[in-house]
Amino acid sequence: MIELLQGDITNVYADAIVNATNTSLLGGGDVNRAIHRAGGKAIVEECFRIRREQGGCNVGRAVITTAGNLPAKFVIHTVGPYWNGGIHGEVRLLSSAYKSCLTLAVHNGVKTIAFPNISTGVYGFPKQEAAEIAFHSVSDFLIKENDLEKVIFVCLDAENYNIYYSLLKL
Ligand code: AR6
Repeated sequence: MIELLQGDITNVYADAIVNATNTSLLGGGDVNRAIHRAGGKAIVEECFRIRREQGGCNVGRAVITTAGNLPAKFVIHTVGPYWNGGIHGEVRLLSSAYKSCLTLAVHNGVKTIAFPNISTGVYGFPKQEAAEIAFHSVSDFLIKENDLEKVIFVCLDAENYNIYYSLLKL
């Protein structure tokens, strides 16, 4: 049910890959830029449509678009919390981001979903704590929901990969 990969999420064959974006849905950032570059303009055009319809995406929530030229069918865009010392609801909001993505995935018939390490780049969330939140949020969801077949954690950098490797006791 849970897999770990080291590499570029834009190369992952899954029904949906998750993008770590910001509330405008038009941010910069590493994974966001990689997904838009590889996926093409169909993705950003849908992001613009969502902005027109609902103004963007709140922190801890998620929206879904086409995956354009990517191997995946969908991109689920979520907004993780910016790390601000951990006393502004960051833990709850990061967990909510993971669970919002999983809920949206199930509602769209997604069976396999790949996550980057949300909030651990530009947003500065401590990697160890973020990994623990990711793992427990996904595990809690999978215990209650049996429509998903696989959740893949995709780590671009070795530090995150090693943290998840230890956490998953591989
Ligand atoms: N594949 C997998 N993981 C990646 C890739 C990739 N191609 N590229 C980067 N990562 P970040 P955030 C990892 O900064 O911290 C933007 O401005 C990266 O190593 O992309 O949630 C947005 O618009 C890191 O571990 O997202 C927002 O404003 C993780 O993805 C803000 O940054 C997340 O890093 C979001 O910040």
